[in-house]
Amino acid sequence: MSNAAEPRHPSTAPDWWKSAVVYQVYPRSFQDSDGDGIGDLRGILQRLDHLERLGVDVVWLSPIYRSPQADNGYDISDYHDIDPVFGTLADFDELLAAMHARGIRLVMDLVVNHTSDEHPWFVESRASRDSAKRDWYWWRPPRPGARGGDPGAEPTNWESFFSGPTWEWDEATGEYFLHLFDRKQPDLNWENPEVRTAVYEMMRWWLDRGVDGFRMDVINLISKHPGLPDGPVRDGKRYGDGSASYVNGPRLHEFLQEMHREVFDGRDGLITVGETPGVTVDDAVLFTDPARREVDMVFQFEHVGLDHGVSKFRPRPLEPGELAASLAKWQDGLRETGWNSLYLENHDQPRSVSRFGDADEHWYGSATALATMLHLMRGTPYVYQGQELGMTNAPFSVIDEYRDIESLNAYAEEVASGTAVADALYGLSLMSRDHARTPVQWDASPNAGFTSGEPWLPVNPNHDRINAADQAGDPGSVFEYYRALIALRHERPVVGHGSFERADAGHPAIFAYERVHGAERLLVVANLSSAEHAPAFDLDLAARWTTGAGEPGDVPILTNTIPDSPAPFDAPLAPWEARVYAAGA
Ligand code: TEU
Repeated sequence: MSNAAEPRHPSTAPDWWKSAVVYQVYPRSFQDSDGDGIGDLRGILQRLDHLERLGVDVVWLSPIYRSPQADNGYDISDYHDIDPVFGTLADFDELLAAMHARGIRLVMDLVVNHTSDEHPWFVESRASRDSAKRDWYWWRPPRPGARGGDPGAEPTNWESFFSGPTWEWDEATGEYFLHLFDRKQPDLNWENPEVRTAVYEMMRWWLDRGVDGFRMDVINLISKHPGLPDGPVRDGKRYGDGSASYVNGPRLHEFLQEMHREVFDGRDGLITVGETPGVTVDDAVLFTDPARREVDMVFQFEHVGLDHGVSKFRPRPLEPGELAASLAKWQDGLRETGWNSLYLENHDQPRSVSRFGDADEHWYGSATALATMLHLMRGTPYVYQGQELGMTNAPFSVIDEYRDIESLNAYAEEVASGTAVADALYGLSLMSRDHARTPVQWDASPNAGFTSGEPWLPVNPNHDRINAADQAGDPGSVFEYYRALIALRHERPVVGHGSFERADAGHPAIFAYERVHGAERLLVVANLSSAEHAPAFDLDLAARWTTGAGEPGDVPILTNTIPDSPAPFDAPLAPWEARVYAAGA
C-alpha cells in the first residue's frame, strides 16, 4: 500500500504545519542497523516505509550530535557532527534526502540552553577565570562566608531538574558553574552576545544543509534573572525552587525574536516548536502569535503534570475529566491567537495507554480513543515512536533495569532520604522516562526486530502481541487507526483550520467537541473511561446534529469500535468508545 512511487507534495502554505502530523524518532531506540544494540541513522533509513505508510508529514529527530551521552544526547559536545554511535554526516545527508524524496520534512532537536561539559566552549571556559569564554557559562563564587564545595555553599539554593543542587564546584578555578539539569550539562550564558551569535550561526549551518526546522529544547529557560536570587524551599524539600529566576526569564522574548530575525527570516516552509515547561496559556499566546515572530508552536506541560503529586515520582490517580478539562482550557486559550502542539507522549513521558488509558482491560479502545481525542483538536499532533502501535510502559521491577539519569538520580535521592526501596521503585514503575525508551516493537522475534545484538534497554516482552508487523494492514489495529486519523487531518480542512467548541454537558468521562470551518463541521465524542456512559450535550449542539435518519451526522465517519456500528451521536458509548461525525462538506 506504500505510495513510494508517487511522493506526496508537501504544502507550501505558510501555515502548512496546521494540517501536518509530526512523528518523533528517539534514535537510540528506533532501529539498530549495525548490531551494537543502539539505534542509528541507517536504522531509520531502513524504516522509512513505516513512516510513509503511517502518513506523517514531519519527523522530529531527538539529538544525534556528538555527545558523551550522559543524557542520551541532550548533552552535546559538537553541534556540527554526528555521534559515532548514530553514524556519520554522510549517513545524515542520505537520510535527509531519502525523507525529502518521500515528502517528509526533518526537524532537528536544538539543545542550546546548555552544552556538554565536554564541549570545547566549556572546556575553554573552565580552563581559567580569565579565559575568553569564561563568561559563556554561569560562573559564581561560593555563598559569602562559605567554603567552596561545602554543602550549602552553592551560590543559590536551587534544585536541579535531575535532583541535587544546580551548581557544581570547580576546585581548579575556585568557582561554581550553573547546571539546571545534570552536572554534565552546564548552562550557556545567553546574556553574552557571542553565545547567541555562535548558536545562530550553527542553526543556519543546519538549515543550509537542508533541515526543515527545530524543536527547541527547554527554550524558555535560556534567559536567567541575572541577580540569581534564592528560591522558596517548599515543604519536605531540601533545595529551593529557582524557577521564578529562569522560567520565561526577563529577556526571553527578545532572544527569540532576535533568533527569528537572524536565522529564520527569508526562509520558507520551516516549522519551529519551543519546548516550554512551566508555560501558561497567556505566555503561549505570546510565543506563538505569528505577528511577534518567535516560534510556530510550543509544547506546554500542564496536562502531563496533572498526575504529579508532591513530586513527579509520587504520582496521584487522575479524576475522570481532568485530562479533558486541561486540554480544553488550552484549546480555548489559543482560540484567537497562537498555536499549540498536541501530544500525550514523548521520550520524557510514560506511555499514554498505560498512564491515561487502560492497558490491561481496554488496550485497543483506550489507545485509539485517546488518539481520537488528541488528533482532532486544534493544534499540530505529535506521534511518539511506538505510540502508533499502542506500546505500553515497561515491566521493570528492579533499579538495575533502568538507565535514565533522571530516574537513577531521583531513586538514589529518595532512598538516601529514607523512602522505602519498594516505594521508590513504585514511583519509577509509573513515571520513569525509560518507559518511552524501550526499543520500538517491529515484530515478534526475540529483540522485536530492533537489533541483532543486545538492546541497550530491554525490549518490552509484550512485543509478541504488540508489534508493527502484525498491525500494518490489519484494519482492526492501533496502527491503521492512527493512519486513518492522520489521513483525516490531510483530507479535511476543518481538522487543521476549524474552530473548537466543547460540546459535552454530562458525565465527566465523556469528552465531546465540535470543530467548524465554513460549512464544514466535525463532532468528536469519546468515552475516556472503562465504564459505559450515555453522553449529554448542550441543547444548541443537539439541534445542529439531530438531522434525521440517513442524514450526515447520523453515521460516524470514523469509529474505534470493532465492528463499526452506525450509532447516532447521542447513543451510549461503550468503555473507551470514540466516534467522529462529519457534516456540511
Ligand atoms: O526536557 C525538559 C524537561 O523539562 C522535562 O521534561 C525533563 O525531561 C524531566 O522529565 C523533568 O522531570 C528536555 C528534554 O526533552 C529531556 O530529554 C532532557 O533531559 C532535558 O530537556 C535536558 O536537555
